[in-house]
Amino acid sequence: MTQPIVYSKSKEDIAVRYSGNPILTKDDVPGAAKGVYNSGCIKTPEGKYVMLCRVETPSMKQMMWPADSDNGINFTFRPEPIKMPDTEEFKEYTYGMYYDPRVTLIDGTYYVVFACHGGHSCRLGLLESPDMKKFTFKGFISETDNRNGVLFPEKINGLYCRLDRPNTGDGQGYMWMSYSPDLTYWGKSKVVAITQDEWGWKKNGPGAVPIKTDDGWLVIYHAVNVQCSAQYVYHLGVMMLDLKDPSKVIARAKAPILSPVTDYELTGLTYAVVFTCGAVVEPNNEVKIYYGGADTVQCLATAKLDDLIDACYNR
Ligand code: BMA
Repeated sequence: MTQPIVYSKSKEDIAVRYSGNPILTKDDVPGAAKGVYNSGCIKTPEGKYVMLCRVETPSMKQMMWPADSDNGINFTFRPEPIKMPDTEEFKEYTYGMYYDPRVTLIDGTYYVVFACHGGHSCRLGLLESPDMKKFTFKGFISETDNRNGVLFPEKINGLYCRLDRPNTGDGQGYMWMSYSPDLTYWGKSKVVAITQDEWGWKKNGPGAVPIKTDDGWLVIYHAVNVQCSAQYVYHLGVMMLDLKDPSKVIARAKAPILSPVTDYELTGLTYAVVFTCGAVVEPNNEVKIYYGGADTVQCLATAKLDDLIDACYNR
């Protein structure tokens, strides 16, 4: 057993919770809801923020409902959620449960990868949008038992790249990488990040869309440890992937950057969860990290990009 790391106190709180958290609750939703959380968010080239909110209905169905903002903090819901296909195939694989959207802008087109939950477990679906107003369902892009799909914002070595989290039979699941020439057919799959000694023992998976830095692709991800009462606790962590071969982890923080400690992260529809589906890098290198608290409310934390990079290297 190696010695535990002694962390510097100055690095303890590099992700700072927004003082007005939560930024969205069920009361902000134009329809009846049990919660709004794990929402994807993107800042458009025009400087507008669009959040695709995961809204949970009273009957525990999930939908994606856009909300707009000029400052990335105060969001206003649009009148309607995104309309999904009314086909037998779509119903077969979703049961009205589609959630945890991640939005990526690639070559001028927005893509949303999201979890589709139905009687055949969970798989990934893809939406395409020219403007974050009109959304078209492009199909299912994984087999069963896969979730947390996140597209990189550019092709690497001529291929689209996706992080995701297939489950393993033993209830564990780790971050994987897959590649595609056309966003439909995926392959060359490879595991990226398994458990590590200090935390994230049970499972981990992608969170926000990877952020390109000089050092590599910065990934803000989630990882789960299990408390003695068999309670899952969801944390956020950071790691750095190689720019040219993003299946390679080049650095990884030994401690989470955010753990559930506030009331709104500890208590809700699920206990002790912080979970991200989107982050925005501002021109001053502040990173807005959007995250769900306790599977119930939508929250915001900010961090300096340099601090997140340093955290990857444990410095
Ligand atoms: C994960 C996902 C998230 C959820 C989390 C905690 O597996 O399904 O949507 O926030 O569990 O319940």
